[in-house]
This record gives sequence, C-alpha cells and structure tokens, in this order.
Amino acid sequence: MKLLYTITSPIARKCRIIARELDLMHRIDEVITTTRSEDALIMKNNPNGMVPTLETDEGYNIVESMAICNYLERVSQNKEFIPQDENHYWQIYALDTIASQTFESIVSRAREKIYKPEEFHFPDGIKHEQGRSIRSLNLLEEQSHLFKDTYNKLHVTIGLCCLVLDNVFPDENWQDNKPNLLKIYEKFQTKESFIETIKKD
Ligand SMILES: N[C@@H](CCC(=O)N[C@@H](CS)C(=O)NCC(=O)O)C(=O)O
Repeated sequence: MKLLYTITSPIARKCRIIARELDLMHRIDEVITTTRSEDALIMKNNPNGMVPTLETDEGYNIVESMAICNYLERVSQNKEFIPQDENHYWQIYALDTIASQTFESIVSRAREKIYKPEEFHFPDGIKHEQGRSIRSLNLLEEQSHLFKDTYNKLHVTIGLCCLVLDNVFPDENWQDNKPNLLKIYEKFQTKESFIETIKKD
C-alpha cells in the first residue's frame, strides 16, 4: 500500500499514526506529496488533490481519513487497538465520527488563521467553528468514562484535536475542566506512533 501525505497535514498524520498502532508499517510506503498545484504528485491518485490518500495493493485509491482508517483496521490483524466487543466497537466508532468532524473543523480554522491574510478572516464564521469544538470536547469529556482507560482511534483523533488547539489556539484553553481529555492527550504524546510522525524539517 502507498499512503500519500504532506508533512504539514494533521489529518494525514492521523492515518499515519493509526497505521503504526495497527502494526501495518511493513506493508505501507509513505509518500510525501505537495498539494494545491496541477502538477502535484497527489493528482495522479486523487483528482481532488487532497491528502491523505491511500493506494491499496490492488491499485484502488481510497480518500477521506475516516475511510482510510476503516480500511486499515479491516486489513490489520491487531486486536488490541481495535475494540473487539461489538457494542464497544460501535460506541467508539460513533464517538470517533463526532471527534473527527470536530478535528476537521479545528484543522480548517487553523489553516485559515495561519495562511489567510487577516482582512479575510470572518469573525462570525470563526465563532461558529469555535462553538463546534467547545460543545464537542465537552461531550467527549462527559462521555470519557466510556473510553478513558483504553487506547484506540478515538484517542488519536482527540489527541490531534488537542495538539492543533494547543499549537494554533493556545488562548482558547481547551483543557479547562477537561481532566480526562488532558490525560488522554498527554498519553497520546508519549506513544511511539506520535513521536515517529513528528514533522522534521
Ligand atoms: N475530509 C478530508 C479532509 C482532508 C484535508 O482537509 N486535507 C487537506 C490537508 S489537511 C488537503 O489535502 N488540502 C489540499 C487542498 O485543499 O487542495 C479527510 O478527512 O481526509
């Protein structure tokens, strides 16, 4: 398999981390691409030009991080990272869909802050996106008794949400009243899968 990513994409990093947690790196070539130009490598695999994109051994191109992570879970033999109890599997799956939407909102807000000139920032839109992440992280903290003592894809999504908030929006103090999410974030940062995928430049 080939996993196409950019070094700056936190969304692609999610797949890179999960591939490691699933012990799949001996089957995956990680390929760095650029985006946002017609001649970028990614265009051959994904006409949308977005990362992450996974090319399977059969030559199928799967896009969308959640679809890629589901595929990786399907081809992995690792039973520790994937919840084995059917009910727990869907409970985590459901919470991860919520966390993943929040993650995408945080990443796109971060991208705007970093790359868009200030005169194009839209305060009402930013507030709307902030509201999403506040409500969603509140819900995840409330429900954290369901998953605080395990480790699976939900923890990776939560960890990356916290990382981008910490790096780009430190004044938002996401960690206030979030003791369990904070513990999850701290544990996430000690994992080899996290350390190995730190951007080096
Ligand atoms: N919904 C997509 C979002 C992926 C995404 O936003 N990728 C960004 C990098 S973080 C990208 O490829 N941007 C390039 C572009 O917009 O042309 C997913 O979950 O995979």
